[in-house]
Amino acid sequence: MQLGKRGALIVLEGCDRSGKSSQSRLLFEFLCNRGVQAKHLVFPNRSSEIGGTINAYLKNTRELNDQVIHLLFTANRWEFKKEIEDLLNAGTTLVVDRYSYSGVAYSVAKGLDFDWCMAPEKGLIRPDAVFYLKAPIEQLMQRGEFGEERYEKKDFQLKVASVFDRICENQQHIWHKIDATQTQALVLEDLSTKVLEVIEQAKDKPMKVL
Ligand code: Z5A
Ligand code: MG
Repeated sequence: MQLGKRGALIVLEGCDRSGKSSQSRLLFEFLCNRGVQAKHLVFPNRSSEIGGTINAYLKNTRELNDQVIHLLFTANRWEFKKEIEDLLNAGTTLVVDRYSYSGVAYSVAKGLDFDWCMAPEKGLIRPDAVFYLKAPIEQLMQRGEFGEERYEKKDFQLKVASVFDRICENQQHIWHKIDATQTQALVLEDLSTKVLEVIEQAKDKPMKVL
């Protein structure tokens, strides 16, 4: 990484159990091994006070209406906006497990309006690339621990997938579909090849906001 060049904001999105957490960790390790200055972030970040409320909601120990939880997920991203901006400016590439698009997809799947959901995300740093890990829901349901949290039901996941599909279609300049039915090693191979290109291109591009 040359001095004065910014890092890239890389986001992994997809339905539950599509492999985002595993792949974002593997990608982070891959980048570190290549000598790329990198950091791994996860949303929701359950460590803050807002994150604690989100955690209670997801574990079904706290009830909140759909609009309130939507805005809390967004507020949780705003809590970390400055840190994200500063890290990128310092040349650190960020590998982020879920971002604004999860916020929109889960709330739209509940019936909230797309534009209403997107509005509070405006002003957050725009990713340089979003990797959409995609696999049939039936296949994802066979994977470990499916069904333990609030949203892990088949019909709901199908709705979430259709919102991700719609965003992917409209944002082809930054969204990349990845075949998440492959082995973890092959998924990582796909991701890492593209991510190295994105990091190189982002160095000279101005940072943008959503
Ligand atoms: N949510 C929201 O509503 N609004 C928002 O703004 C945000 C989130 C940010 C918690 O998220 C919930 O919050 C989530 C959306 C909502 N919905 N739910 N429920 P979370 O990210 O904390 O959820 P999680 O607990 O990390 O699970 P996940 O994201 O659903 O899973 P994943 O990260 O995509 O998958 P994984 O943990 O890497 O892998 C799952 C299992 O599959 C595991 O046993 C792996 O070993 C296995 N796996 C992974 N890859 C493969 C391959 N390639 N082949 C076979 N098996 C694999
Ligand atoms: Mg995860």
